[in-house]
Amino acid sequence: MTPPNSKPVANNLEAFFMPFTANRQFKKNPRMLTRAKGVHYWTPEGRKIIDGTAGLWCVNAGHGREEIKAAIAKQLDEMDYAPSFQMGHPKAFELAARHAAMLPGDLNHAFYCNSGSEAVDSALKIALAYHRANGQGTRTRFVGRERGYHGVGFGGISVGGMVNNRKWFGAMLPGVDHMPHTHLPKNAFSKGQPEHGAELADELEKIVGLHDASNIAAVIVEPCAGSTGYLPPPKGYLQRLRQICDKHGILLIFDEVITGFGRLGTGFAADKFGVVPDLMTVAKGISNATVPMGGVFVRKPVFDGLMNGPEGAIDLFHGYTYSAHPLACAAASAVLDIYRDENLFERSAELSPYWEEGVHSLKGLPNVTDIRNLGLAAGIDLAPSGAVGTRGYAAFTKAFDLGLMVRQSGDAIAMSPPLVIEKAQIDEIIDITAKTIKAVA
Ligand code: PXG
Ligand code: PLP
Repeated sequence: MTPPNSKPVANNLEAFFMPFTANRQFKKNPRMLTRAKGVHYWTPEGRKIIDGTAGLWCVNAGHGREEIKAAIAKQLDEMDYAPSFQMGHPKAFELAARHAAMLPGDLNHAFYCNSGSEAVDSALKIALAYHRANGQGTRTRFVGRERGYHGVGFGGISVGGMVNNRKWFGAMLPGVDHMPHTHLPKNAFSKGQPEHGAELADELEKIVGLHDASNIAAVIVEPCAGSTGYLPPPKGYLQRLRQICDKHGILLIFDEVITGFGRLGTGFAADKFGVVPDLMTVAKGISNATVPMGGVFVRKPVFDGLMNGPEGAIDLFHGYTYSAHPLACAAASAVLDIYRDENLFERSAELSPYWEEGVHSLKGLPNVTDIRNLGLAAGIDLAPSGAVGTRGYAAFTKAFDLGLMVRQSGDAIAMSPPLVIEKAQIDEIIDITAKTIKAVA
C-alpha cells in the first residue's frame, strides 16, 4: 500500500477529476489560479486577472477578506467541529437569528447545509414533509422551469431545466413538470426586467389543471435565472406565480443561491421584487465562498407545520454531518458584518445603472444578439459559430488570456463582479469584454 504521506507531485494534473470541465483539453493547456485579493486573481506566472464573476457568483465581498480569515481562525482555535444533531453550538443559533432578522416577511427559520445543491434537495424534502405533516401527503409533485439550474443533486437536476445536466443520468425524481422559460426574442436588449412574459406564469395553472393541486407540493424557480445566461424575470411574472401558488396551496421556493446576499442590490431577490417565497435556498454569498455553506430559509407557517408532532419526536429526518459547521457559521457571521459595515447591498444597487450602461454599450459588436442585466450581473448572447458553445468557449478563453474572468453558458457569457468593484474596474471589464467579442468574431 502507498503510504498516505506520499509527497505531492509538482505539475501532475492527472489525478484530479475536474468538475464540469473538459479534463483532457484543460490538462493540455491549463488555466491555473494561485492567488486572489480584492477583485483580482493571479496565475502562477504572476498574470493578474480581473474577477468578472466573483469566482462562481460567490465572492460577493471580494477576495482575501481579513475579517473573515480572522473569524475562521478564531473559531478553529476554540472548536473545530461540533455536531448539530440533538446538540448545538452558539454560532449556529446566532447566525440563524441574524439571518431571520434580515429576511423579508415571516421567513424566520434557517436550516443549514454545505452547498446550493444540498439546499435545493433540503428545500424539496422540507416541502414534502410539511405537506405530509399537515395531512396532505398526496402533494408529492414538483414544478420547475426550463433552463432552470438548481444544482446537481438528483432533486436539483429533476426540477432543473438544463438539458446537459439531465440527459446523462437516467431516472430522476418522478412527478416533475416544467414551466416554459422566459427568454423571449421580443425582449432582446431589455435593460433590467423585460416587459413581456408575465403571462408565462399562467402555465402553472395548466399544470395544476392536469394533475390537480392536491398532488402538487411546490414550485421552484430562480427569481432571476443565473447559470443559463442570466434571465431577469419579466415584470409581474413572479407576483403572478405567487398568486397562483397561494390560490392552490402550493409552496413557492425561490432558489436564491445566486441572487441572495446583494447581487440584485437588495438582500434577496424576494426584497427586490416584493414577493416572499415559502422557502428560500441560498449558498455562495452566504459565506463569501470561504467555507462551503448553504441554507434553506423557511417561513413561519411551514416551520410551525413541522412542529406539530410529539415534542420528543424528531421534526425533520434530514440533515448533514456538516450542517451549521462551526467554521462556516463563523465565516457567515463575519460576512454579514462586512455586508452591513460596507453597505454592500446598497453599493450593488448604486453601481447597477453604471454597470447597465457599460454592458449595453456592447450592443452592435459582432455577433451580439442579446444583452440582459439586473443588479450587478449580466448575460450576453453571442450567435453560435458551428457547434453550440464553440464561440462561447472561445470568448471565455480569450477573455482569460486578456486578463478577465467571465462565465460561459453555451454561447452566452455571464458576468457578476464582486460587489466591491470600482467604476474604473467596471470600465476595464467592459473594455476587455469588447476586445474579446471582436476577437472571436
Ligand atoms: N441553485 C442555483 C440557482 C445555483 O446558481 C446551485 C443551486 C447549486 O449550488 P452549488 O453550491 O451546489 O454549486 C447553483 C449554483 C455558472 C455556475 O457557471 C453556477 C452555479 C454553480 C457553478 C457554476 O453559472 N450555481
Ligand atoms: N455515507 C456514509 C457511509 C455516511 O456515514 C454518511 C454520514 O454519516 C454520509 C454518507 C453522509 O455524509 P454527510 O452527512 O457529510 O452528507
